[in-house]
Amino acid sequence: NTECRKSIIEEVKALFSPSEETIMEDDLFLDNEITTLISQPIQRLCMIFKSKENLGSLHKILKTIESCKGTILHVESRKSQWNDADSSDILFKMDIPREGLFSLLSTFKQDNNIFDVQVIRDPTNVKDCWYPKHISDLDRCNHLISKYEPDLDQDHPGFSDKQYRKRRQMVANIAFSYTYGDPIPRIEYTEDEKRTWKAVFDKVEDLLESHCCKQFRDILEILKKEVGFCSEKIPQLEDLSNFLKRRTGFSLRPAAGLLSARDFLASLAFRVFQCTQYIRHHNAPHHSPEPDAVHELLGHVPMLADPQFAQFSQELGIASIGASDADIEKIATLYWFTVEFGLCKENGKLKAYGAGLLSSYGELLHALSDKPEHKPFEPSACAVQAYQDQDFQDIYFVAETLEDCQFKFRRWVEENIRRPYDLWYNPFTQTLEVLDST
Ligand code: HBI
Ligand code: NLE
Ligand code: FE
Repeated sequence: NTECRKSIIEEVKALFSPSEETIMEDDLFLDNEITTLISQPIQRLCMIFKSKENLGSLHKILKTIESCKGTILHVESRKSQWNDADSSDILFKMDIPREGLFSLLSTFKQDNNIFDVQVIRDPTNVKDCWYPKHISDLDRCNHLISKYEPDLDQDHPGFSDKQYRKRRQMVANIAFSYTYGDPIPRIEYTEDEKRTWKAVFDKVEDLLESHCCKQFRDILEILKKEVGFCSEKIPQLEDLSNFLKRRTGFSLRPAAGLLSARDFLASLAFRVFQCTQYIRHHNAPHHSPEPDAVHELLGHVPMLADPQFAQFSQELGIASIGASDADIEKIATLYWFTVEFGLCKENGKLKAYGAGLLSSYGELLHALSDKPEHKPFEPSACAVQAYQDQDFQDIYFVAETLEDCQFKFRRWVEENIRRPYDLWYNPFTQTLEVLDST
């Protein structure tokens, strides 16, 4: 069985896609595996026909597909180079939409038993691109974006600080060697790093009542009581991950730096937050354009401990799974103006709920001042709003309440994100499952 699998895939690969290693053995569906297609979000399939005749068999294939009212998306043919030299087999590759497959196959098997038919996934279809199915698949969702790094960017405050750069490498290595299920290694933070944490923590605490939303204030209290959150020591990812698991089922995993939006958002679908573990450079505590542990632990963690906000975060993640690049861009922009830089109203006053504000007292003051523009949160406008990630924002979106923000986002997803399948997260198996009506 595996031998036959191998040889079919080898041949298809050699004849139809010689340059790319796109077709894998998993892409082949043998007769007894066809039914497993029902539970997979595959949109486009190839039927591979092998025949001794040339035009005659193409004619028969087309006739049969026509009689089933099937659709053909693409056709190619090749002369087989396999087996014995005198074999004159012809291979036809017909790309078809998945909906028509079952009736086509049974017709071919019944009426036209002269063909050898194989079914494979069409690996060239972007809609069928890989996405994480189980929470452990997040081990493969760690593609870094090189942007504003101390090693590459001359404007980074750590650029000319050799020691800082070495430290960053060491911390990044923890994330590189991490796999799902490992406890997150603890870091012994330096005095320098602790001072930076304290500088941010104390300042944010001063601004707590006047500038930060109620959810953040309430959970900060709980964090102080339950895990000893304070300005004197930097909390460990592992401890906060365990705290979050109990509160909302969110967990943390270490990330080496800024991840691609696709990978970062995908992890949210599993209630996993990818967290950097290094500390920003001590020369710029008030604001860091790149994420760091101060931002993740002080800005994000308290909000992720709020049940409603956790749900909203997961919905952002689920919306991103299998989305086109253009849609990912929109969802990432919505994430930016809500989870990172969102403002909301509280008794008629503006408050911050975005983590990028809650971990940056420089921008927290700026956001609630009258310098930037404040717009009511409207997903369709927000999703296409241009932004930059190097300095303070000059526009912020204000939600009526966080629930309102979530409802509006949900509605926007339903109306705007076209995906060939619906997904739900099964928390018992920690798996994304496809809801299919066919
Ligand atoms: N990567 N490590 C990490 N942390 C983030 O907060 C983060 C990210 N990648 C992208 C991102 N945030 C967002 O700005 C959106 O692009 C999703
Ligand atoms: N500007 C934020 C801070 O200084 O904490 C980090 C934002 C990361 C996207
Ligand atoms: Fe962030």
